[in-house]
Amino acid sequence: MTVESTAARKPRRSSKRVSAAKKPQSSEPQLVQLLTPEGERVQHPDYDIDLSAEELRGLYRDMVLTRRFDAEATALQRQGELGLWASLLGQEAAQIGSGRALRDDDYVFPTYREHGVAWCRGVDPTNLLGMFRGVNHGGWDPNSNNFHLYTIVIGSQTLHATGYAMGVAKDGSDSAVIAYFGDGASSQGDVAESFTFSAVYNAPVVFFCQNNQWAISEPTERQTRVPLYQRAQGYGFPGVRVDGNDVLACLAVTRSALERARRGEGPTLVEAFTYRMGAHTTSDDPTRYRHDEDRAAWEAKDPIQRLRTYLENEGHADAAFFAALDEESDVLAKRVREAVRAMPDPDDMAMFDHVYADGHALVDEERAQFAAYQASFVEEGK
Ligand SMILES: Cc1ncc(C[n+]2csc(CCOP(=O)(O)OP(=O)(O)O)c2C)c(N)n1
Ligand SMILES: [Mg+2]
Repeated sequence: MTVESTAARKPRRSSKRVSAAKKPQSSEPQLVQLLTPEGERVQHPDYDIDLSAEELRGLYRDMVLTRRFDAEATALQRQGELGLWASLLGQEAAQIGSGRALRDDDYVFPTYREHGVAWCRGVDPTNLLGMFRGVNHGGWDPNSNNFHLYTIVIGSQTLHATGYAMGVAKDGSDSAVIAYFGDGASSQGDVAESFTFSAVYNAPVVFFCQNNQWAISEPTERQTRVPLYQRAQGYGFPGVRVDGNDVLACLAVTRSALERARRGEGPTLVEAFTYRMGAHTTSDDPTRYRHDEDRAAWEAKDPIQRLRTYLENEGHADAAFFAALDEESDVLAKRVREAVRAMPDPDDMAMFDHVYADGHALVDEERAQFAAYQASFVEEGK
């Protein structure tokens, strides 16, 4: 059970019962890291990456524009233009790093928070907002960008990804598939089933878990007694924990997992260790269940700031670059605002379309009932 709307005022770290329980058996694992929170470039024996200054600036631009888009969407919800928004604040590196590791022909199965991955796939950000405004059920054609529709049913997309990956392998293609999910989703049966199936069928899929430490109000220690990436071992495939706030490490680790999938060596679990800096959604109030100091500690590990420090220290970007990006962010924000306000209201009856390809008696009955209900609002004399 979650406390999105019913929690007591006082924040709790986690219940006494949880903190008194045994700590995880294994010691805290090392994160794969290539860029420290201080913006220092470090080497890792298993993961290397060599990016040009232009590529580094590209990753920075992706993260900045994604954050700006996300902030604009949050503001639009507060202004009543969207019904709900699920912010990705803090998770930009995990999403841009993994998203930029993909090839165009790879296929992505996201949750509802993957705005940065959508950006990397070339989905117009304004299309992400229709569902949150309540004017459509999706907003983009999944096959145009190999980016599936957002999935709200927690963990279910890992099954879709596994089935799709098994199909890709049968077709003899060397594309790979990536499934995004959260720490909370890792407790779902669907995720366990997709781990089993993908392992025994050697499916070319990467399971990319953004461990943002929270599943609404439930902390990760309520999901697992071992670090999440270690779960993979029990299914017979590798798991790796990467610094989810380090865009370079996320890129390198995801690229390596995708290459492994392409070689026919099966799935990999990537646990991107990060933090949900905002609320679960705009309907949630995290001050009811978590402490400000945790957030402050993660703020010091900000994914955008560390890359900026690195770019500046190395002389890879100058003041003109940052100023131009600020301007580009403003243009994007304005375009998003205008596009949302211009979205037409849907036809009331459209929600009954496309439920079944060939129609269904029950849907027909519900359509007729709803039409009668709508008609009951017609004022007399009009
Ligand atoms: C099957 C299912 N159960 C419950 C929910 C309600 N729900 C929505 S988001 C969420 C928490 C998910 O947490 P996590 O997987 O960590 O992803 P995050 O939101 O942190 O990105 C829950 C329980 C749902 N959408 N689907
Ligand atoms: Mg989570």
